[in-house]
Amino acid sequence: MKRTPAFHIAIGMVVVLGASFAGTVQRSGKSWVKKSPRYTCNRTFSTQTVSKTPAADDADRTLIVKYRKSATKLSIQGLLTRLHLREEATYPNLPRFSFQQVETGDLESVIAELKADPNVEYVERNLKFQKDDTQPNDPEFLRQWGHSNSGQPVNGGRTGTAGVDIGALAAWDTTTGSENVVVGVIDTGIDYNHEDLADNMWVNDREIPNNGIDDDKNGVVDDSYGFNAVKNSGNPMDDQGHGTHCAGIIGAKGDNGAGIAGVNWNVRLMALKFLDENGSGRLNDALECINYAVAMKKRGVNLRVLSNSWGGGGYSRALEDAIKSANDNDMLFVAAAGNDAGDNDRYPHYPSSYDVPNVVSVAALNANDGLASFSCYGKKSVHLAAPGVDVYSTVPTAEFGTGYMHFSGTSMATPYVAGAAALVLAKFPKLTTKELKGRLLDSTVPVAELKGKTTTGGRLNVAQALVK
Ligand SMILES: [Ca+2]
Ligand SMILES: [Ca+2]
Ligand SMILES: [Ca+2]
Repeated sequence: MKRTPAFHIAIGMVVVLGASFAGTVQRSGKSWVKKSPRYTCNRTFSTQTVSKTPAADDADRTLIVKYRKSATKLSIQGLLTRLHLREEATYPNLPRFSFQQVETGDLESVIAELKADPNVEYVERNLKFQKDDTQPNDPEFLRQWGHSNSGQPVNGGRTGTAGVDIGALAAWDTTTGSENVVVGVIDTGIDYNHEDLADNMWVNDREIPNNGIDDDKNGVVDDSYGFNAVKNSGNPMDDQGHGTHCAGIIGAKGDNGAGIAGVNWNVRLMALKFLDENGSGRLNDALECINYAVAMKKRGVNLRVLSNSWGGGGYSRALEDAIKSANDNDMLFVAAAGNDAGDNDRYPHYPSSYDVPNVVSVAALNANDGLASFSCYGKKSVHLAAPGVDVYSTVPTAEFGTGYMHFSGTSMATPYVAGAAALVLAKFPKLTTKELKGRLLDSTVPVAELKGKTTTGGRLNVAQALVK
């Protein structure tokens, strides 16, 4: 019997958290044990459609009028009176423009009369412009309050608070990601056949798939999409669901007319499976995943971010050293703060509490800027918060009978930060890991409830992280 500590995925379904999760955690000294959390599938989704703001506003009764040079003040005044126009503004530096309110009468008739008047050079309706946001066409995008929160209902329930999001729309004006950036998802695997993930999977181009041969001679046969440490195989298919959900947050294909949009519309996701079908895993397998990641990085794969939505098991010097190796190889190690609402400064939660420069510890925020009821925190040891309540993302379709579900947990907040890191790297590929972490932490938006609960006291804002 192996005596390595067991790790568990840091997820909790929002409804069952209070009841089952809080009671399953015991801390004793340095190490503590919690039961593997159970999923409760909440399939009561609300159906929502995206309504677009009309480009022309028929209710607008204002006009821009340009007068001819020959028009006199007196003749203009006569025209205004005759057509019941009220001059709202002129533009001193733009000669002979006037902004008019049409007070009575049929708007089209007034426009026709203005056009026919010898004082008028031309007349235009007051056009309506919109912020040039890059909104994707993914049909379920409106469910992704963490990306863009306009105060829409969350998971069919209470409304969110407008602006409580990571600023994805503004970020996407700068970049929607890059296929040159690779993110490793250390988890239960990824459904690499998923309609919204397949295009963004990392592919080992030195391995011929399914020929039973270790073509790239890295010790793993047919490792096309990553590595499965549980079965020591090259097939990291997700048999649990958690890893696929995290992967979708980082990089579900955006603007493809299907499902959702990841923080990155384009990215490459490497599946590093060490959690089994129950969501539990062993230290030796976690080490194997990090070892595989470091090997790929050394080989030239641009693997810059590792997303770690798991925890427990207590302190391990070996795991700390492995994370240091990831740091030495320029990989950010984003980790979930944990779901037992504890103070990580007092009771460290590993791996998020390892004091290694590349570690970013992530708390979970709800759609109203509140620290999630289950989220761990730590003034000195948790860095920032990200959306982690009722997060809609991908799940293995064959297993769940649907391709998308809402999950809650610091598990969901973590890939938000990992995804943001990848998006920043798409724009600034030469950033060091230290600079990347600094950029993510320095750009957070202050949140009252996070003050004293995280080092930054802030919410992830990827738009700000991309500035300059
Ligand atoms: Ca191989
Ligand atoms: Ca092969
Ligand atoms: Ca999509």
